[in-house]
Amino acid sequence: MTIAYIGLGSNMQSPKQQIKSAIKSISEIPEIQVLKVSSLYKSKPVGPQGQNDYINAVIKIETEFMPLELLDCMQDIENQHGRIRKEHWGPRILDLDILIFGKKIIQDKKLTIPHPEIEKRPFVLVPLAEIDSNCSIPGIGLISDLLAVNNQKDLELLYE
Ligand code: A4P
Ligand code: MG
Repeated sequence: MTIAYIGLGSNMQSPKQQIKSAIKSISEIPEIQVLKVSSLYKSKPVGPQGQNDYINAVIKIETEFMPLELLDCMQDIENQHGRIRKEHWGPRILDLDILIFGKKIIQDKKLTIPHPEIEKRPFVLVPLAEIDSNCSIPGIGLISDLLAVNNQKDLELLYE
């Protein structure tokens, strides 16, 4: 069994509902146990502008899947939610990124772990710290050190 963290993001078609529904779908997978769920956070898009604000969250899971099996499983759930891949960093109904997978560092053409943008993104770091304030990101560092150098003023915590 491996502890892993998944980042969830949506900025289309009722993003809050998409995130909640994705967490429910993940919790129904027999090979995955959802251990912790962060609050939802709202932020401006990183990357192409002129798209809606994003809702993001992070969950902590335990899984018997290998990394590529987990990726396939996450992509199945994205597809079930009507995800169509178009523009890189463009608008999306549901994005499920594997942020951390145990202590593994993976650089495969289909999978980079830890997720390459993790250390620059408050919308990942803040919910990650909320559920695991001592989290250490393999090959990168402690969550507390990363938060100290990231500006979080544009991130809004949603109380619902
Ligand atoms: N892939 C490689 N590593 C991973 C990983 N650790 N987890 C590959 C998941 N997938 C991984 O991803 C393309 C390919 O990345 C996958 O087929 C998989 O083999 P994608 O989801 O189809 O689309 P993409 O847009 O090209 O890339 P990605 O990685 O989803 O984009 P990001 O980096 O997640 O950026 N602004 C705010 N405020 N909040 C957001 O959530 N998200 C994005 C998307 C841009 N701006 C945002 C947000
Ligand atoms: Mg993605």
